[in-house]
Amino acid sequence: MNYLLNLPFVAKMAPNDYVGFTFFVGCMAMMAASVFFFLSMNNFDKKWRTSILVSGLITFIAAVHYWYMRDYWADTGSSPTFFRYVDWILTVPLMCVEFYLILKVAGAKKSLMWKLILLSTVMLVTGYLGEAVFRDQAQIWGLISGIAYFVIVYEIWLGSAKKLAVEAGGYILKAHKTLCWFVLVGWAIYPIGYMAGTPGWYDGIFGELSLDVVYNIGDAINKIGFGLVIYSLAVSMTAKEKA
Ligand SMILES: *C/C=C(C)/C=C/C=C(C)/C=C/C1=C(C)CCCC1(C)C
Repeated sequence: MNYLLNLPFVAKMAPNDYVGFTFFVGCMAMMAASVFFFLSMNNFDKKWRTSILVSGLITFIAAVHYWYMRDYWADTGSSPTFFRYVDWILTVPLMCVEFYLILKVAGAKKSLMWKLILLSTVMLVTGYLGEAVFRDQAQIWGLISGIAYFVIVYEIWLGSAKKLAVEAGGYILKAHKTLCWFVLVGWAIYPIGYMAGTPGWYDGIFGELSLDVVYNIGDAINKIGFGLVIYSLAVSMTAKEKA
């Protein structure tokens, strides 16, 4: 009927289509978060605006990709792996930039930012190779990706980023700690999705889960959560400076 009337085709969504549902809700949540971050920028002093802008860019880039992924899933019923990784390769480095931006007050150098960006790129490129290109070697690519992930965790929890956060102290240290927890716990959701969606020794453990549902939950928690940590840091620092 749609075809005969030449109307745009809108796919139906089955009530038990959790993947489709989480793509849809994820898209809306990312859009709402972006509007929130962008509109709140003017409440803050110039030095916080870049951080809030980056928070908004992260959720905005995700919103656009979720729009496409939602469509792709509705049309094909398969995982939009390509769009997923394009989203991540843009947004995860921006999350690394957030670490750098809040530690800049304590003298963080650009090299810290580039180190984190490089590690996150290795983590994502190897993950993509395992998930999309060399699926029968998913375990080994996942392992390499996991090592890069652990180096990031080390760097922010115990390495030079940690030292800078301690030097800065106060609200900065608190925000840094919270972001560290996001990376340790929130980012650990992703390897679970990967194991659910690729073949390996872990088949019997995570095989029942849907890779896309797990990734979608991870994205909502991490992208919006990260942004809110930065937002509340800016609120606290602004209040402190006024007092
Ligand atoms: C907004 C998107 C975020 C925060 C994406 C984060 C993605 C990861 C931390 C992915 C990690 C992976 C591993 C540690 C091993 C298996 C392959 C990946 C890429 C899923």
